[in-house]
Amino acid sequence: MAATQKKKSLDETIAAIATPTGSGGIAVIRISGPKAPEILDKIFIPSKSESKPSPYLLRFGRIVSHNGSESLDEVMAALMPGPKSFTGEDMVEIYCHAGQFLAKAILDNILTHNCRPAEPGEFSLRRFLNHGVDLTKLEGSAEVVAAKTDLAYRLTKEHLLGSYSEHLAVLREKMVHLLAEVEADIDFPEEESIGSIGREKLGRALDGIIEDIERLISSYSAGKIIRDGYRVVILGPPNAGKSSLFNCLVKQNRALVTPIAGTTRDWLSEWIDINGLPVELYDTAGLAEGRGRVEKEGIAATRRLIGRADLLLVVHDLAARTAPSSAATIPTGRDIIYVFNKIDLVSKPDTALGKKRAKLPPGAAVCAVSALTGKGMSALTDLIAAVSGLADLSDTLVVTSHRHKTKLDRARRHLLSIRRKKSLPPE
Ligand SMILES: Nc1nc2c(ncn2[C@@H]2O[C@H](COP(=O)(O)OP(=O)(O)OP(=O)(O)O)[C@@H](O)[C@H]2O)c(=O)[nH]1
Ligand SMILES: [Mg+2]
Repeated sequence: MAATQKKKSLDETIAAIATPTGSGGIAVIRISGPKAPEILDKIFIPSKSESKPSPYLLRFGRIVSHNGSESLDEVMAALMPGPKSFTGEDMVEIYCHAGQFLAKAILDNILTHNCRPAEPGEFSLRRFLNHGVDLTKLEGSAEVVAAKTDLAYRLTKEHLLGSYSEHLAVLREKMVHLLAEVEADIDFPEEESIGSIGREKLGRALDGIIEDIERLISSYSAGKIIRDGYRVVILGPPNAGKSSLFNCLVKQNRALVTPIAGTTRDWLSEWIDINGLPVELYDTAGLAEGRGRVEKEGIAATRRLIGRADLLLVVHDLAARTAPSSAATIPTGRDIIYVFNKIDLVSKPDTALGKKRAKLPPGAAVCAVSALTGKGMSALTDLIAAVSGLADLSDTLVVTSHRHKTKLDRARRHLLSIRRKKSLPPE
């Protein structure tokens, strides 16, 4: 039943806009399936009679409406017959002007010709089914597209280029080899030349594989940061300079800054790149109790952000006499950097910082900056990168997909259950 459904859907011709929505230079519309060449014939009028679409060559011409009465746009079009196409089927690509309305109008026109809108990911699915491409490579191409920084690009590129699937193939090969040796031992117990892997050697080989899988699993926390970004939430008492710090880090006057306490009421966020780390930075109203309804809503919103944060930047005024909020008043279970701001106002910053540090939990990550002059900011960004753990990765293989992590967890569980069998020597 499932096979017939798959067959039926592969027989259908699909179309979609392949580029993001919005205005721009060029939008690309893709058509894939048996009717693609015929649809191109009906909607595309080449600019000269001799330049009828021929395989793998771009042609300039016009797109005409369903009944041929109206020209919709001047475009370039390419016909790519299967199997030498992205999906492995007959494909057409149309490069039109990227107006808000135009690409959609051309797509609607295409959809009147015995063709349906593609489901999300359906072009890639067809590629996978028709070409049998490596699924991790296909997923890797989506990750490379989504990469927000140079480091994220370099790490996800390894998936696209196949290093990750090659690594998994080697692991699999090792396991198949072990299995063959064990089976040979069972089938020919008295033949010394065949199999006879020995329990100790088997135990050691399994340990090596488990270790490798555990290393990949532990890279997932970094992989998640690469995929989803590192959420950094700025907290602290009113007027400490939270919004000033936010502006300094995002390098623009994005948040409102005034000497009036309670200026920020709602949160705002921006993406920034800290030494290759993709950071989603949030400015907030902090957690200082306000009496009004708006303040209470602001605090509730901050609490929700804290719940999803990877790191809290707790900002205090170094010049203020009040003691810094310690971990006791700040939600636990999150990494914290205490940022002492306004060092430009303090004559002996080291002494002042020492006094503040003494009131914090031992080993707390501390930094002194001036959001006004920019002093200490590069030490702060280095500290953020170090706390994230991403700084040390550079060329390691990183698991970025939850699907891969789940499969690796399962493989590890099975291998450990074999390892724990009484007949094998202890780990
Ligand atoms: N001298 C000096 N002033 C600063 C510094 N950072 C912020 N300020 C000033 O401190 C005041 C408060 O700054 P904000 O950035 O609005 O502080 P905030 O923590 O966002 O304040 P709320 O949103 O009201 O909680 C403003 O007048 C800033 O110009 C700094 O490093 N040095
Ligand atoms: Mg503010």
